[in-house]
Amino acid sequence: MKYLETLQLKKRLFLLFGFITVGLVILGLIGTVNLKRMKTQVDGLYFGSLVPVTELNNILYIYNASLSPTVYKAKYGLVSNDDVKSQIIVSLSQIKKIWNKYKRQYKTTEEMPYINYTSSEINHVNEYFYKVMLASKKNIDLRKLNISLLEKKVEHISLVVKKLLNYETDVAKMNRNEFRKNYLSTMKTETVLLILIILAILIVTYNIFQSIQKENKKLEFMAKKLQAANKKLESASYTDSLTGLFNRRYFNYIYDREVKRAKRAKKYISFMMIDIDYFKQYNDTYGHIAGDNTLKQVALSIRECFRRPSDFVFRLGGEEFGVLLFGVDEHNSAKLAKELCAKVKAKNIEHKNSKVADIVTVSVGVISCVADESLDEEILIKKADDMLYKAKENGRDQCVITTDVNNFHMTLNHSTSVA
Ligand code: GH3
Ligand code: MG
Ligand code: MG
Repeated sequence: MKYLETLQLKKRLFLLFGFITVGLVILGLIGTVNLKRMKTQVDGLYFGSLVPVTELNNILYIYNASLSPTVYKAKYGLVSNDDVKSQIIVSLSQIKKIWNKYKRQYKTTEEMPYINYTSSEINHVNEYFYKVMLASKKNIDLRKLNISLLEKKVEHISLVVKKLLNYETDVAKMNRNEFRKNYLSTMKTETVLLILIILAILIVTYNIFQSIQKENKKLEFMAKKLQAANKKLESASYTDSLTGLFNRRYFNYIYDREVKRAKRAKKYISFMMIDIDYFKQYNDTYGHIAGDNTLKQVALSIRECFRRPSDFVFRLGGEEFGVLLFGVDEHNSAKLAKELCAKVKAKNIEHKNSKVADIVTVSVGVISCVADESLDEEILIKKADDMLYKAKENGRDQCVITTDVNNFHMTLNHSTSVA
């Protein structure tokens, strides 16, 4: 992948992470702000509306269940002055405590006028009960008390407190509605934002995958090209460029591998060394380019002779060739070597300065044996070379074969001259 393209991919990835981060931060901020707002509303709903409802009801209860009956009983002399006094003190201090608690709780500015009004009305009504209490303190006869005044006062305070109660209930309803509205709009905003973020992520991700796919295709194409180049290079590494035969390097590798294999399988193995006769003179007479062409022709003849998949034909160097045969006995090897000599001659390549013929000829040295564990792997090369030397010595244009894999020379009757 090119550097710039890698950079672009990185940029897109950063963009994706950027989108996600910014999106989450925005969502978090909106969520926090909205939650704070909702908490204030819930506070308003609970402390401003629900708790006050109980407190105001408690105040009303004290007026109706404690203060009024005390005054009523006092009118009819059912309780002593001391009891009246203590009961009124207890009730009033309870009302004061509850009212102060109520006032301390969360209040909106809109609520304050109602609260102040109710507060003054409570104080006003309480003054009446103070008066009754003071009278009881001074041991004044409480049977003279005006009950209808008490009833009026209690009725009035009930009305005022109920009004406040209604107001608080209305505020609670309003708060609840607003809370629901806020909750729904928050949910809507969060959902829209979430969808937008997911869409943005999808688009960027799609983009990234597209470019990855593009890069992948490019890589695949490059890999195929590389594979083809590798194949070419590989074949070049074991092929001789002039003749197209396997080269010396490949011979070393194949020789080692195949001889070992033949030894394990106890198979027939034949190795031939082929050398063009008086090739130096050929070059001197016809030049190097003609010499190269002749090398190609001889290589072709060798190839034509040895076509089996198990046959290996090498150019060992200069104008020297090697052939490895497997599963071919000495008779057939000698036959093939003779055929090769004949085939080269059949090409009829002029060589007027050859001392053996007026055409190009070759000499062949062959070793043929059954391979077994005792076979010295180097002996085949040495023996084939010896036989080639012999063929040259015997006058060239012939093949000499041996089956002797021992170190001393013993040429078989197979040593053959091909006329
Ligand atoms: P002999 O019959 O004893 O083999 O005689 P010869 O002249 O062929 O002797 P030798 O095998 O030593 O000769 C090798 C010559 O082969 C030397 C060189 O001129 C020639 N030769 C080696 N490699 C090449 C090549 O790649 N191209 C050409 N044109 N000639 C080569
Ligand atoms: Mg030579
Ligand atoms: Mg030669």
